[in-house]
Amino acid sequence: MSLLEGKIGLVVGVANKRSIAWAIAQAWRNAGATLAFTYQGERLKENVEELAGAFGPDTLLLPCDVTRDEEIAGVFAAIAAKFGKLDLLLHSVAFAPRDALEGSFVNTTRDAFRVAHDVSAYSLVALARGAAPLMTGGGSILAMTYYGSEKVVPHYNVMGVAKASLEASARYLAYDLGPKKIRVNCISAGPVNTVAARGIAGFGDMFKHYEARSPLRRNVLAEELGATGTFLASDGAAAITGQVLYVDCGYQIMGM
Ligand code: 0WE
Repeated sequence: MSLLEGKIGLVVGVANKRSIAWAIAQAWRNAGATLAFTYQGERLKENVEELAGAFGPDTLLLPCDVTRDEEIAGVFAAIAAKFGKLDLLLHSVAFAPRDALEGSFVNTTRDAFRVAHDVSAYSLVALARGAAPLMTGGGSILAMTYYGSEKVVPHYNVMGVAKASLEASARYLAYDLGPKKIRVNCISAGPVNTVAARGIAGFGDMFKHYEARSPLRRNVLAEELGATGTFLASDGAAAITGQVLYVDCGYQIMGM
């Protein structure tokens, strides 16, 4: 099956082999896409190099700190030069200072609020603006989000507020870019045991909670996020834009 044959995709947010971005990148690759990856800083360069290296010589690897406009510009200049177009963009980036995820939301500092929104939400707007001129045949933009954007998940705090901003940004981008046949959607994933999540206090309990309470009585697998990512990137989703798709074993429908 080659749902994405001939498509060029940009993947932002691979840190290691457990990253959700890596699961979606593998699914896109297996569906026939050619990919470019960004890495955040020299610390993660080797990881991404090693992972993306398996994808062969047509794979592009570019530095990108999403808080730096000049690095974002550099990414799209390199994609324009190598491929001349772009079809797919994955945004799988989030950060809030650790303190902000441990204490009470009411104590969120101005700086933690700013950083969380800059890295986790504004970056989608900046990346979409850079991508759009290259998406000459239409495109699919995907962003990862989480239920803490709409209901209170204790300790998710300012990340929940930033994810609400990300989801609203996806809707406004969907409106702006719709006339160019560029779709913008979010995947709201249930908890996944990534390196970013593992350090969070109580993550193990949350995993067990989803297992006990979700209709499917289990947690989502990274491969399942890959499959949904491939669907949303494909022509099967040609009429879907501005949406948040819950890939959470049904957890979001529950009232109690
Ligand atoms: O979006 C996320 C987490 C993203 C994240 C993770 C970290 C850990 C290290 C953002 N910033 C940081 N900053 C760090 O210093 N998730 C959906 C996973 C997650 O994080 C939680 C969760 C869930 C679920 C934090 C508290 C409560 C639930």
